Amino acid sequence: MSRVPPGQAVVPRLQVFTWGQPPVVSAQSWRLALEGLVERPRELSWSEWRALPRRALVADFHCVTGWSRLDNLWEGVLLDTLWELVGLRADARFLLVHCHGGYTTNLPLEALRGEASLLADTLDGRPLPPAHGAPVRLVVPGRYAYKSAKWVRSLELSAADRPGFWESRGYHHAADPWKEERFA
Ligand SMILES: Nc1nc2c(c(=O)[nH]1)N[C@H]1C(S)=C(S)[C@@H](COP(=O)(O)O)O[C@H]1N2
Ligand SMILES: [Mo]
Repeated sequence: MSRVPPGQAVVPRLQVFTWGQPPVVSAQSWRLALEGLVERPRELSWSEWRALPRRALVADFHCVTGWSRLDNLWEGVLLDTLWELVGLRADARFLLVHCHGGYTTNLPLEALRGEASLLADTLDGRPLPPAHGAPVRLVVPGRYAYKSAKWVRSLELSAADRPGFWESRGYHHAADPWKEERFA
């Protein structure tokens, strides 16, 4: 089996792919809201975020427009770690990710377990560059990269499956690159 999903071409570095004007978010002003169907809604400051247990993840990145960048090294916090902090309610089934600038995306919780996702604040050993979503972005290697939301400001747990920005504009809800789920 190929290392690269069908219809993808490998590029040497991550391209910058942003809808609209990229927002500028300083670490000091940034907060992460954990809200919706959680037992203990919270807002984390940068210093609280940096005190959480951290993980590294090496993963490939596949944009639906056809480029892939292999072996990106990300560091940050597993979503399971955040769920332990706030407690998922029994009816929580989907994550709606809200970003500075208005971008959103949606994922079922079962697609995010363990090392299937990371909220990342470094790329290849350096602080995440602004164009790639600083201070903190989501990384979901098993889905097309429009699920890997940049400039994350809120994680909202929901019972309902509500489409995000690209999901409501013709892109596939599931977005598995190995099945070429590009368009809905
Ligand atoms: N907030 C936000 N996140 C986003 C996007 C965006 O436009 N805004 N674009 C998505 C798309 S389509 C891709 S391919 C990746 C690109 O990530 P990169 O610019 O770090 O390579 O970010 C995803 N996350
Ligand atoms: Mo993309």
